Amino acid sequence: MSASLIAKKLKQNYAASLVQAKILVVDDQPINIQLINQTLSQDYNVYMATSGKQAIDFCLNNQPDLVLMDVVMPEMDGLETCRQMKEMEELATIPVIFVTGLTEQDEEDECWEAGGIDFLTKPVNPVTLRNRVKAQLTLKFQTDWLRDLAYFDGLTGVYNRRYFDDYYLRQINHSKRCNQPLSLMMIDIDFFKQYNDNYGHLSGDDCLVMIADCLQSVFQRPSDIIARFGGEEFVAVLPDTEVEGVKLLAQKTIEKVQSLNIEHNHSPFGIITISIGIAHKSGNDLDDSPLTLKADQQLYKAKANGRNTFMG
Ligand code: GH3
Ligand code: MG
Ligand code: MG
Ligand code: MG
Repeated sequence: MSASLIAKKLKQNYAASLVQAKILVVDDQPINIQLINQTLSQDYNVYMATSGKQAIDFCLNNQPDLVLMDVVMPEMDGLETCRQMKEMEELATIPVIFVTGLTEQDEEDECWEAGGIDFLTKPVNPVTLRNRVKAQLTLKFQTDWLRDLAYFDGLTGVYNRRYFDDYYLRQINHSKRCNQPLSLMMIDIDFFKQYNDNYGHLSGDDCLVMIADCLQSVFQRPSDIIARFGGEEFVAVLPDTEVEGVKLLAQKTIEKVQSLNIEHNHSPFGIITISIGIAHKSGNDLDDSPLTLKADQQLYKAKANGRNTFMG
């Protein structure tokens, strides 16, 4: 998702997500899926899986918002499927409601222990089903929304400073533990004060959104992140990346921002440009001074060197 789309989503109320909710119904008997589908398909997008393996594959590819899970299934039962989901980082937060013909107390207990968030017995009462599903989906979207508010910058939709601080720490530890290099790019818009003064703060905001989207499109690896460091400064964290690779990426970033061709009559370049400071550490580097500090020093050099360039 582009950064500006994330920013737009943050401004929407989480309730808007309810109508687009994706629900996966898992049951080895298609007739049971049909019954649930009849109750839910008017309000939600309902999908089906007839085995635990199919369910996990579907979840990995489609990230449903809720799973309704049968317990007794051949090969892998619902309890094991749920346990496996809870152990996978990508699937752990998908809520699972068990739907089962089992009625014993200890059988219900097992469903809660496997990681289920609710429990329904067959034959399912449609009114109960509809309301439990709505309650769990509301909770899920509220939680997602709060997490996004905590991690993303509201204007630009890239990660915020809080997320960066946390991610950077994790990557420093990963770099030491796995003896892998780590690189950082500090990115600052040139003559941005003049841009605001001449085109107005709202145009300045629009410009920040365009730059954020552009930066997001440059960094493609799943482990690369771009965050708003503050004001008109962005920071990119590039794990497992050697310094030569970072230099190529910095040049590409500068060119990509130039190609946006955003008019800036009060810059000697005539368009919006950026300067970049690069910092790098190898896995066994004993120097513990923060990469942010080093990247900032290089950024100052890039500014002193005429701007629209990188140093490091
Ligand atoms: P340099 O080329 O040396 O980086 O000069 P500059 O003018 O870009 O740098 P300076 O740090 O002096 O100014 C940064 C400006 O960024 C100041 C402020 O008006 C603007 N700015 C910071 N945050 C925002 C924001 O959220 N929206 C808008 N529109 N402007 C912002
Ligand atoms: Mg069954
Ligand atoms: Mg600036
Ligand atoms: Mg600045």
